[in-house]
Amino acid sequence: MSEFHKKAEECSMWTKEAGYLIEKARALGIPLAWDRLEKQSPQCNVCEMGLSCAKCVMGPCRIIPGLDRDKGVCGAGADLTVARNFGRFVAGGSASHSDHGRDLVEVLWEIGEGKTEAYQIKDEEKLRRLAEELGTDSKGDTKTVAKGLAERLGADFSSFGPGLAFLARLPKKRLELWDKLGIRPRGIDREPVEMLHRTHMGVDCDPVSLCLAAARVSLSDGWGGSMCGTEVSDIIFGTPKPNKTTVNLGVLKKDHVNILVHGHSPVVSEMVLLAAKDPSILKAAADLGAKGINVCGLCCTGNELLMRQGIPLAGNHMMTELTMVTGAVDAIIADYQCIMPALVDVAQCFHTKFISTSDKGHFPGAERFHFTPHNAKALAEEAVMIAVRAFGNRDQSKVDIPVEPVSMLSGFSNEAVLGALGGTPGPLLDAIKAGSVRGAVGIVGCNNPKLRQDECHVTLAKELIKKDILVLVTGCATGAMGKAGLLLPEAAELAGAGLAGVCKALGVPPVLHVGSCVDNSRIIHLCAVLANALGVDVDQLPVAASAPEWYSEKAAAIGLYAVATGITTHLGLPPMILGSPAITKLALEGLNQVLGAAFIVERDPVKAAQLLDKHITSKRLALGLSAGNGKEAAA
Ligand code: MSK
Repeated sequence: MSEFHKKAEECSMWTKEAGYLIEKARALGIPLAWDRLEKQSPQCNVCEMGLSCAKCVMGPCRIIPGLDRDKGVCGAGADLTVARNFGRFVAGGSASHSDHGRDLVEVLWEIGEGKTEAYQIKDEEKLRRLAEELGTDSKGDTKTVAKGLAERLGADFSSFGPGLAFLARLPKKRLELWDKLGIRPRGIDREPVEMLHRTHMGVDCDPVSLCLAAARVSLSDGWGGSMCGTEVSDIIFGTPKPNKTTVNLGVLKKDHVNILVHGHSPVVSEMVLLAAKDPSILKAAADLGAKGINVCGLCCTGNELLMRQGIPLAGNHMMTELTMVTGAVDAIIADYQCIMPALVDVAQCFHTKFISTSDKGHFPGAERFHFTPHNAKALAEEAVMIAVRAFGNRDQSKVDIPVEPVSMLSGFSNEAVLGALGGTPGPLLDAIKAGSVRGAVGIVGCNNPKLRQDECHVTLAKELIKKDILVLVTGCATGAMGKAGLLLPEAAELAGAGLAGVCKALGVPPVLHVGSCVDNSRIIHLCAVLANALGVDVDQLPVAASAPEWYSEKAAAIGLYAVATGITTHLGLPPMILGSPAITKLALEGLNQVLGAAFIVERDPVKAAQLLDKHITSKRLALGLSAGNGKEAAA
């Protein structure tokens, strides 16, 4: 065993292979996120509490009540400052998801208009089903149906549309509650824009009003922009079905051209995948000695391709820099969101080409392409050729792939899950009623260098499945679960007897991969389907959500739309609201009275599992069900 390996085994903040590559990067003098975090530490406590304000040039202000600085120059105190900051944080996340969703709707419209040949409709049945659901022409020719649906969804982005189309999926009681609270989202673009307005100095000065407005912003994401992203991606690129694939750095191949697609949108990456199969490009690769072209994923672009095409996942958020340290990555082709600018610097330390593809995502130092539905095919071929030429410059003696790939199952769209159960939620509800599946938790989101890499995800999932709680996973949690072997049917051995029995009967894992960040919309949609079938509101279901290692604005938006939908949500780290005891109390307790769900903040994943279990037990008992999992005596 090398010195690197020994050190990696000793370290506790990251996985074994990450530790190995971190040491290698340090030896090469390449700084990574953990090094930059160390240099930034200690981080500003006032900012961490949400008490700093840089929204105008009378400031910046720091609100420090104990030091006689209890108001900013404008007069905003701690509660208002925290609420303004949180509102903008959520607006940033919602806008990101929703703008991604818009990109898909625009591609659908281009298909309908006959303006693109690169993109086609892969799931015509879903196109027509959705058109029928939303009341647009579902019987005409494919292009007419596509255009009609795109225009209906496009209207949801405006202020003057008929109202968000997907809200009709919710139980009536939930919509009535939102109307009572004034948080029914009106337009996907309108809500984040209004939040920027409200939080300008001298507009909304009521912290509670701002928090409710933040909830409305998040709902425009979950039931609007994200849901558009998921549903339209399925129509264009195919609705996921269970597929077997692999995960971990070991998916990189020493004798292949390795291309990593990174970011969130399938619009570019699906074209890259096609280009990588082009015979003339494959020949160019072979001429340089490559055995083939290996396209793998990072983060949520990776999740999109993993779900629909079974493309292997090289890593999640905190593995992105490290992939290049293997020396085996010939190109990273990136679209937008969660792409550290540092990746360009790391790429320059190797032969790796970094290619940006979105007009919204500029990365100085990168090769810059501007993909549109009109030039996508040609640009994808050009980008793949850049990777092929980079392979020609690769120094194979420096290639160092420290692990083997791990098998996993992916592709559990709602259609696939319900399809496997005979097309209705009945069998799942029966299993919940019988207590073999006591409930479900969606574990979502990112990694954060402040936490032990992947550990919170994996420990939480293991604890939950032990308690017969089904886990659904999205985003960067997927890489963690996959590497730990939890996305294989064999992981049923780790589950409680009830859940294990169900998984074995169906041949599925106790942790189901349901997609990328925007695909959390699949989870809230499934909850609505279950609630409607039971004739209850979502907050009565024995379900919860968790973001144990979250970092991004988008994760805050996801957490808030889950809570506003009625799903209690655990966070491994608190949002930057602790500077306001009143808002903290509202988030952790008060929301229960208003929305029937609230946040739980707990860093320790074992304790978090206990809290989520307690929550699920209480929901089961309130529905008149047994506590399950041998808890009857305690209940
Ligand atoms: S990529 S938002 S680190 S899940 Fe969706 Fe991963 Fe979180 Fe980005």
